[in-house]
Amino acid sequence: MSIATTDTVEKNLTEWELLALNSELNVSDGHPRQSLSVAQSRIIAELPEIFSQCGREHPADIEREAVRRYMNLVKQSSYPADRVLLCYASSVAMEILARALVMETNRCALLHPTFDNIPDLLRGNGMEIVPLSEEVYETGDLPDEVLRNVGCVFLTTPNNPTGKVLPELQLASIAAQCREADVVLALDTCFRSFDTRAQYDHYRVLEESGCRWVMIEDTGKIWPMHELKVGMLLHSANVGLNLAKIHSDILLAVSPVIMRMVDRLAEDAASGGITDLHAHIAHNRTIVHQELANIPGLSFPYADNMISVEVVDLGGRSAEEVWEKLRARNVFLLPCEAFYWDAPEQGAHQLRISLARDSGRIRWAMQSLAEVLSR
Ligand code: EGV
Repeated sequence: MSIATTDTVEKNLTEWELLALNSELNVSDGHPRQSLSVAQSRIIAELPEIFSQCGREHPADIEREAVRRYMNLVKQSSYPADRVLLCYASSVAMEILARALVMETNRCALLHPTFDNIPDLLRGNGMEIVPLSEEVYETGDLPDEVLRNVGCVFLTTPNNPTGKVLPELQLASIAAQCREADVVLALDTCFRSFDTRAQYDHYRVLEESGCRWVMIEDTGKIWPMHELKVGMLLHSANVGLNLAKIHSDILLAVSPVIMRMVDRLAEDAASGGITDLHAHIAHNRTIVHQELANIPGLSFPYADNMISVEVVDLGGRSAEEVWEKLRARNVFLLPCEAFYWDAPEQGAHQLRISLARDSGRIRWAMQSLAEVLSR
């Protein structure tokens, strides 16, 4: 088998992450892989009971309770409980959205940078995409030219990998512009549980604006559940897209076993677990900064980032070369070029570190990185 650097075809981020999946020191993908808390272990120990209980309950009741519990955790009290489409993953929600959108428009504005499966899913369904810089999260002002030329504006908040959050006033302003221009506003909030600044009531702002909106929520970044998770696709009553039909083409239901687990995990998170998780991520971020503190030329470009990944800028060094040297030591980070889907060179000197790991692994990985960079 050929190794990464001998491949001539550009890899997407998930292909980079796949290279790390079976290695001892995978700090590459953004999926949570830290040890379970005591309370989480107890919930897992109840799995046989949860499983048999599912056979005695209506799926709709389990789903409603789990969604309510998740929305309560991330403080979204105005979410429309009757317009929630459950998906195996948030990427499935994005695929459904993209397929529905192309029936009405073939142009979409998308945040830049962001995780590359979003542009790939949109393009893969025949959409043309135009980049929007994170500056709009400060100005709250979409360029007229964008509003005239696209049928959808797709934003990730907090953004992956920068952690940049779209504040309430700016969301209200952008939603008003979308309403005026009859543009669909789609938000991906998969990382919102890590950052309370992304937990003001988005659904109230969106509903009050009157715009056509779509929201994508996810439990897949929060708990180390070996990929048991649910993505959620919510929409305004006036969205005018075939979302429910396309959703029905793809699935009947997410497992009620997963939904009941989400219910129990979200309950535990809301009563203290999420505070512990925030502390764990903050601690791991500190380890990254400390272990790399004495390496000349390094910087952390996204100082405000609260989500479960951190980006380090390597100065003049090539991220892929450093990645290769780390790979030789079985340590896997994520090169950032592909996040910059419209200008890959902007990520050529950046590596992303996943913080959703046990602290010992983060320290070990960062010591290896420090050694590689000091040679
Ligand atoms: C991250 C990967 C795909 C995504 C990983 C991710 N999903 N490719 N459908 O979940 O930051 O590592 O978001």
